[in-house]
Amino acid sequence: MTKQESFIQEFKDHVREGLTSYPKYLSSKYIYDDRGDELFQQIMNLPEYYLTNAEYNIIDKYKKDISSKFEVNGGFDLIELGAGDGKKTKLLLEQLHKDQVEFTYIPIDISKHSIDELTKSLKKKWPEMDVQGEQGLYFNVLKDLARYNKRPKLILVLGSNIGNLKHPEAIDFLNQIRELMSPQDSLFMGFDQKKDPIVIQNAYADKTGVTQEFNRNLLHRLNKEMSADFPVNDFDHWESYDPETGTAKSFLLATEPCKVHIKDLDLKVEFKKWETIHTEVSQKYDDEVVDWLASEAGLEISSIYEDDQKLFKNYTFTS
Ligand code: AVJ
Repeated sequence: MTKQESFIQEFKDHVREGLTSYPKYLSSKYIYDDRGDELFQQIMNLPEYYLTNAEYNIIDKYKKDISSKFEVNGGFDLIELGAGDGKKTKLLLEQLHKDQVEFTYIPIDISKHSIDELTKSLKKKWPEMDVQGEQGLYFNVLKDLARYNKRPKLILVLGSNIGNLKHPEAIDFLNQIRELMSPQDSLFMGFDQKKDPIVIQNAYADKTGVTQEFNRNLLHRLNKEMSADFPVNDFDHWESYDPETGTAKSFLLATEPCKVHIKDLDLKVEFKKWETIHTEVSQKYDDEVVDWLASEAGLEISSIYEDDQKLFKNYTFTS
């Protein structure tokens, strides 16, 4: 089986599992095809979606500090998991370039398109910068890198991507990273913070409905890729944030009863009026929870950075 074929098989198994369970669910990781990537880009430009600007502000404010920590002899490797368009990372790259720090930038992303575009724009801006983009799943690529690179590493995971994981999965994720870290390496990671629930609610249920389209993209994919017949407009986006646990959850909510046939799975699924499909978790954190996750994974917090509006934090960890 090729990589592509096993991904499709995994996707199909997941859909069967999730839509025959009670309550129904689907994973947000399947939102991201080309259309999903584009909708997420639009989300990052929404006034309500504060996360991107907050993290941009943090990196801008502390880039000198971060750069100076890595002025090591013999250079270092800057590895980014889920690089996307690299807008925030470019701030740090610019600083490292200015400070004449020796480094190789290794952006890793599941999207080949993102990696190609990012590499092209970096080559144009800084032709002499050593950029070695890799397409692939985080861990496969990361494992290869740990084998080949003996220089100190700074691993970046921006955007609070970890928030899509429930705590046990997040610990597992951190643990897998820790296993690839040497004592001189650091992990720099974004964690969106607990805050006024209204601010979070609005960030995930924007007025213009981009987030609704983003969420509905899952159903569009099933219609296209598995010959399903979801009446997509009869599923509304619903967001609920629980300030006690810090968990924001996205749902698709059936506003009419319907019967859906997913031909390629030979599966028929019924929805009652007001039945839900749980599609995404966007976990919010505080220092105590981050410290707990880190220690469960054998990591230690070494610095904490916060934006001016106190919405978001980046932490550095060592093993
Ligand atoms: C890409 C996981 C960071 O949860 O904030 C944005 C995805 N979902 N709006 C997030 C998302 C709805 C985003 N992450």
